[in-house]
Amino acid sequence: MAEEKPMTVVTCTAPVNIAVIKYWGKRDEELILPINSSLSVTLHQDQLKTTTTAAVSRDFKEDRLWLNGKEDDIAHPRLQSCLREIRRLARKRHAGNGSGNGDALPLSLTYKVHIASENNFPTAAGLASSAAGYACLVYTLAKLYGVEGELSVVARQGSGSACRSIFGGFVQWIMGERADGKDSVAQQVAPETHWPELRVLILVVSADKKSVGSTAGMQTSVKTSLLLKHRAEAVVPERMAQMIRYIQQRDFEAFAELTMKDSNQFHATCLDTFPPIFYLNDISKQVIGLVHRFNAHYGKTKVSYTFDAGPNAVLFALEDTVGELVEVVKHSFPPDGNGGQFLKGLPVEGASLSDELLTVVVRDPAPGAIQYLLHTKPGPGPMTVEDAGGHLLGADGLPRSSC
Ligand code: 2P0
Repeated sequence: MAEEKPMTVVTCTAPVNIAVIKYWGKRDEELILPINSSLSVTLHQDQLKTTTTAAVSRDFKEDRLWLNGKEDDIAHPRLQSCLREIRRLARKRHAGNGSGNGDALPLSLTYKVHIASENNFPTAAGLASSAAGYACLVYTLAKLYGVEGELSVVARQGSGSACRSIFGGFVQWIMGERADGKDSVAQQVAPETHWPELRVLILVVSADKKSVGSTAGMQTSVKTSLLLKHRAEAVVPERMAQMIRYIQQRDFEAFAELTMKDSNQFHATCLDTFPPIFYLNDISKQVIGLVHRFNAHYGKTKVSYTFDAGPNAVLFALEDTVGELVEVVKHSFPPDGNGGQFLKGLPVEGASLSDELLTVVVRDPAPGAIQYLLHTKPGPGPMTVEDAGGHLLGADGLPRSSC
């Protein structure tokens, strides 16, 4: 019998995604099954990603988890769902190999697991970290245990939006109909290379106190909002078909307009929830005004906004508009002079603004209201890190960067 390696270790990365047709509301809390389909753009991992290392060893005494260098509770029910499901698929695969006739399980399945995960962006910035986090966890465990197949179904059970981060580019989450959730899967609509000119500008709004979490928020919305019910039944199905078509045709104006309308309807369902939920703040509303004035000035839709369960704005524009857009944002929300980089991510070509554009678009500047801008673009799905230097766990199975 071949000698068992002392430790098997795998490291992978996974992206954040931003929905342009929003998911809000579950029909099954346990399996995380949604009341409507949704569609998102996967953002590039050069700017936003989660990295996860998972290791198994006969020397490990218990399953353990570290998040951003600090030990965390591995007993979290959703994390346990993902771990249990991957181990179940690994056992099933082993049995299906024909090697299951009385053979012992592969040792890796009897060993305890150590998991370390970190983000390359501040969790406090309110950027969707649970989607990248659970997608990365599931993808990494699947590689570790040699599981293939429908990983979006497993990631979905960690966090709904995580199933869309299993793919790059443009991704739909088909709601499905079955009670067991087997048909509630994510699928790529187009790869990230499909629309090379598309750019994303994230406006990180300065610290705001934490509002209602998504899981609790959507529960109240499902119970109380008739608008949400109408949206799920009568609005989203047609919008999904339209959005897929606009992406396939790279029709920016149509894509951008529908993105804004769907964000607005999602926030309308939040206001229709009882008691109401407010995710947009005054700065978000100023950004909405700015985008509409910018588009009105040009007489066409050159920029769109979308907002999730928080005040940060995510803007879409084509490459040739970004320089001007950044200038307009800088004039509207002059950076605080307290150091730190205001524009992060992909480089932006400088643009000079006409006085007319400035006068029409910039209104009531709010200094310091935006912490920073992050310039990114659509990007690929989860990846394995081949370089052993990239592991977050050392040879002893403990985090490399000290806690
Ligand atoms: C989305 N959001 O489609 C929507 C738009 C926020 C607004 O998915 O309970 O963290 O883990 O399934 O996925 C946020 O909800 O909620 C979300 P759970 P999740 O991206």
